[in-house]
Amino acid sequence: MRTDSGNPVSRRSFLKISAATIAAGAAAGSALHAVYETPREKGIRRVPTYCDLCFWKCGAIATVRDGRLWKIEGNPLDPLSRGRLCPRGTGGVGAHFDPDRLRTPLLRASERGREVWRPVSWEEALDFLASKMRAIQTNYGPESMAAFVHGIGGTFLKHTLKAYGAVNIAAPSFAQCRGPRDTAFRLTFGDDVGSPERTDIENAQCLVLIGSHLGENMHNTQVQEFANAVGRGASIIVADPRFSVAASKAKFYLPVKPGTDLALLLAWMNVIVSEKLYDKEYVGKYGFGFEQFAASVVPYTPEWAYPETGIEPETIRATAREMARYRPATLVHPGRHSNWYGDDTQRERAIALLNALLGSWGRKGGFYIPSSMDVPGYPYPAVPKPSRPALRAMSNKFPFANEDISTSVREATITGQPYPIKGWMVYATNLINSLPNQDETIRAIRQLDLLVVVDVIPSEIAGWADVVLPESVYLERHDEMNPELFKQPFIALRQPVVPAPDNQKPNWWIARRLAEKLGLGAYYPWKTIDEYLEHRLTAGGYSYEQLKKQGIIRGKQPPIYFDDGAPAQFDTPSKKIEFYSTQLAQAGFDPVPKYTRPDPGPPGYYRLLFGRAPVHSFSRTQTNPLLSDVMSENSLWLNAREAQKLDLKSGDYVRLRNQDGKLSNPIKLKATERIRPDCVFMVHGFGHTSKALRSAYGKGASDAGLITRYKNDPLMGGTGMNVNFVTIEKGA
Ligand SMILES: Nc1nc2c(c(=O)[nH]1)N[C@H]1C(S)=C(S)[C@@H](COP(=O)(O)OP(=O)(O)OC[C@H]3O[C@@H](n4cnc5c(=O)[nH]c(N)nc54)[C@H](O)[C@@H]3O)O[C@H]1N2
Ligand SMILES: Nc1nc2c(c(=O)[nH]1)N[C@H]1C(S)=C(S)[C@@H](COP(=O)(O)OP(=O)(O)OC[C@H]3O[C@@H](n4cnc5c(=O)[nH]c(N)nc54)[C@H](O)[C@@H]3O)O[C@H]1N2
Ligand code: SF4
Ligand SMILES: [Mo]
Repeated sequence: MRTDSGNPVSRRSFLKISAATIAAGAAAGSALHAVYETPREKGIRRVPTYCDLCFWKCGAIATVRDGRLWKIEGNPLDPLSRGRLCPRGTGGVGAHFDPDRLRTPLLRASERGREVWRPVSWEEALDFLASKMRAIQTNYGPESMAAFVHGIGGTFLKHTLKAYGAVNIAAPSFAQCRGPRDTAFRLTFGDDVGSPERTDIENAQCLVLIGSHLGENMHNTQVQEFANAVGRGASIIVADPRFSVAASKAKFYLPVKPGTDLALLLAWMNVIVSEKLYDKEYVGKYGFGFEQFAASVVPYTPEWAYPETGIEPETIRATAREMARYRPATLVHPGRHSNWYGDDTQRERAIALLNALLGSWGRKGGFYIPSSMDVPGYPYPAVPKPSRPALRAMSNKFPFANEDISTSVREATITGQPYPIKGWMVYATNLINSLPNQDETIRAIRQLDLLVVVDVIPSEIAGWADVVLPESVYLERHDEMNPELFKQPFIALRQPVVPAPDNQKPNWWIARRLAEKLGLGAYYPWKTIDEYLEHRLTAGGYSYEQLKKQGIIRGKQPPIYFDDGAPAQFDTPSKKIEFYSTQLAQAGFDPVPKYTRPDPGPPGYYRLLFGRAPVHSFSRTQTNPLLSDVMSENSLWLNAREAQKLDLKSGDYVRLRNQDGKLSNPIKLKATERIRPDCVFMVHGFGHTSKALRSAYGKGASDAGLITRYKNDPLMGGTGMNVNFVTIEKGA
């Protein structure tokens, strides 16, 4: 796998596949307004939009040839893609031509759990949905209708739900993804890392990746900048139990024992403090509670950390000195999917503090200060005041959660406490695969009066729904615009390239029509999405015509580093960088991170680790014909010596059984030196169990099916999922 272009298959072969698929695909005569018309090339239209194969939102230009979607490339005007998409983005054409797409609304025609459906009209589906929602409102109150919404496409549905009175709107991007990281950085610096991350990889001279597997994690801008950093000889330090793509580019590779990163981080800080290698001026000027912090890291010597982490003291010292050598242009990457072991906010606090010691926050080659363009919101009528608060606000269980916790909504659905949850609206999140413990999710679903799923394919969660609403894919619709918070501020537009092939509708249409059916039409003063977008842009002083034509409007970039005049403001109680957190102390937590040893698991078991592959996103792309052509199943990484002990070789099919007896689908073994002997690794998203996903059903194994246990982060309610263990059974 190459990381230079970020593309493991040549673009040429990609286009070849796409041409073949398109020939077999639905014909799409376009009546859409032509944008970006190139008059010299007859029959060719180029439409700028932004990608939705993941949440990075790269600016793209789609080309339509003779009315058919042909290819998608990066928009050179876009600061995120810089004119180049990742392989998934290029394969986005396949989302339009996916043969397994949902085509028309469906109503359940049997009990839940059996996939028997009746195709219905949109009017019938939405009438049914509205009547069920009205019943929940009458019988339990509107707060009993919860939602799970992932991505910008959910904006309008959230508006309808809030107008209806819903207050619990969760996304897996918090308690299953970046929640601990953002909580920790907010506690330390008073601000989130955000998405796209405010990491200045472009200018880093030393880059430390703690499990951030850039190159497999294909977040475009970061991967481009990482490839450049490698190219210009930046010093790369990677800690990962698995020799990842990023590790193969590293000067120092540290095969850390899983779950012990906090010990490594504390030992690094011990060296930097005891050898006085930190940025004294920066810490003196901006730091709060440094003395208490410094005293607390004294016991955490490299010699102490060695038996915990498996990393030799001299390597810990050498890497700590390497980081200090390049400060402040040393970036200790905070990662993104940070729900690992349940101590995650404290691990991320340690990452934040290490960066603070190096003086990298607000500095070139560290973390820049992002900005965005000011686009006023639409002047909607005020939504009703809820009579009951969100579940999160009703208990002090996770005091530092600042977003709704998906698993808390699930728990309340099962227990009925503190109040009943009777309906779920699920938009663009496959909860069966994204939440830990599938049995609990199914138990909660069985308690519901209503489950409505808006999806583009018959996903596992759609299989449990009472109403399935088929959305048009991103290339066929408008969405909310994106005034991005980034290094260079800009606004991006998503607009239709081709029409939806069947009876699919865009989210804004669904949200608006549902509001009308619920008697909430007054919350939609605009008649068309164009009117909405134009209203907001005009109010901000921008031209909708220009945005339609270019896909991107760029703004002026204010200073992004403290040294250039960006304001050094920290929105913490002390208004400084909190080495010692009084907020944490007051809430009864460690004000400076302390290490606790992870549970090693039962003897004879391997810890189950999981991650990304360059050509797939989560569990959403396995039916995409272009992407599944490149990778149609996942494999199980197992240390070669362990494989030999089990008399297994690469290519053999095995099944995994976890500590609770759950058995996986067969998965192909990859015996390799590139992983520690105490863990195994697989790519997330495979092993689909929905038969309607004809091209992906049963291919590879599902990590989600084996993640029966999780460990809650006591600060913010994240679900650490790297706490499951498996044994390996031979044969398919
Ligand atoms: N076991 C396990 N669980 C995980 C993770 C893991 O690695 N392993 N990763 C965690 C992380 S980091 C994250 S961010 C989350 C991701 O969690 P999710 O966002 O739930 O990811 P997916 O499983 O891809 O589910 C997305 C669903 O949206 C549908 N979809 C795709 N495009 C559209 C669209 O345009 N409109 C609509 N309406 N639907 C669409 C897809 O078909 C799919 O059913 O999962 C978390 N959970
Ligand atoms: N191609 C592709 N790219 C993606 C996505 C996608 O679906 N597909 N999803 C995007 C999203 S939303 C997210 S959140 C990110 C997730 O990607 P990242 O945030 O980069 O990584 P994680 O998923 O947290 O972790 C996976 C890596 O951590 C290592 N690891 C596991 N346990 C430990 C440990 O105890 N210590 C250390 N040091 N390392 C460990 C694994 O071996 C693996 O290399 O990827 C993003 N990019
Ligand atoms: S990183 Fe790739 S999949 Fe994600 S938005 Fe960018 S091009 Fe699309
Ligand atoms: Mo994520």
